[in-house]
Amino acid sequence: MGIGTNQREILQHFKLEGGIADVTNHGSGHINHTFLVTTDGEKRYILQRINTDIFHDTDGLMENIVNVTSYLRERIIQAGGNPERETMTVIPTKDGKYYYTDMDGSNWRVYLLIEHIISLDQAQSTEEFYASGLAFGRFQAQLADYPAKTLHETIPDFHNTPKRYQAFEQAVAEDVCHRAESVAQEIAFIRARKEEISVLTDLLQKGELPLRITHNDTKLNNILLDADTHEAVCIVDLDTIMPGLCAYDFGDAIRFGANTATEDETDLDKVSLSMELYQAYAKGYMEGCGGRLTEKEVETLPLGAKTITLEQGIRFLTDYLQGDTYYHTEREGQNLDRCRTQLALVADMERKWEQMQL
Ligand code: ADP
Ligand code: GN1
Ligand code: MG
Repeated sequence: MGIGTNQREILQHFKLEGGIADVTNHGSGHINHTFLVTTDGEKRYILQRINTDIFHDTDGLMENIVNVTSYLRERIIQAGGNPERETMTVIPTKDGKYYYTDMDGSNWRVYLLIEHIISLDQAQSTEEFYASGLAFGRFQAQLADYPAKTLHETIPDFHNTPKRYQAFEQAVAEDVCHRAESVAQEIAFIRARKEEISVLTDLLQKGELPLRITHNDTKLNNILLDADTHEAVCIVDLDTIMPGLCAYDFGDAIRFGANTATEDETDLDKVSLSMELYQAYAKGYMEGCGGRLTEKEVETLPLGAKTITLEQGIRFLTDYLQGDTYYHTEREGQNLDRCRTQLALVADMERKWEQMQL
């Protein structure tokens, strides 16, 4: 989508300070369309077109975000922190709503831009990865008493790996783009692990693992780090806050941040699990959770890493088979490359399985 009068017109509907100076594409998220808005005043903003093909209930989605950030804001103030920096601030429209629907039916929202931060697609040091683990652990601890029943399920069965597997098998059977034959190896790799994918959901069903309020999309670029100290400042991308397992949040952070390669690396020799980063994150996460994790939860964190990495491989391959309709892509075959890095990482986790136990 080009940037121009459309975005400027949309911004007129929000309560912004200052006139719009510039609007540019921003970030490397795969789902929403994100813009950075510069004004002639002091504040800068994030404008996002919400991906309504994926999030069907914008009211419920925004209600979750407004309620959770309000809840966090109070706790940040109590702790003497800066709520405009440590949580997201939703900027309302001039008529007091939390998003604006344009003439095409697209839904837009605005956040205050958190300044002087970095958002990384790859970990640069164990210290900053430890800091992000600590922050995601604390985030979960902060939300431990949040009324879970008030949360809307923005994407049903988001980390239900057996359901993701079923959707994958259906995409293989339908093969709408005639791509299945060319990815026979990847399909076989996934099928060979079919038994393992339901272990966590079974434990949840049996009541052996507690349902928590989880972020569900804990990749490193969804946490903002201070540009100088590289300490964690704020967790963003709150679209998928829902009840879930700790193993999901731990696992998703590991599959993205403890990979020695980027998510779409084409040279699979570069893909591996950094045990140093893995251990650093695990230490930070468990400390951040503040002793709340049960023994079983700690025991299943490594399985969370493996399951979520496999699930992500399944999700990327499903999208590739279906014609790349879910994740934003910039080049042909990118979802397949992404799938391959995930599967290579699963294979490396299998090699390092003993070392991964916590
Ligand atoms: P997506 O769902 O597409 O991943 P995100 O909400 O994660 O969209 O936003 C994309 C990127 O924009 C984030 O990874 C982060 O780097 C940046 N970002 C989002 N919100 C803010 C904010 N309030 N302040 C600064 N940067 C932000
Ligand atoms: C998407 O929105 P973003 O880019 O932070 C996806 C995650 C995947 C991730 C893979 C709502 O995250 O579930 O793990 O891509 N978000 C949604 O990089 O599907
Ligand atoms: Mg994101």
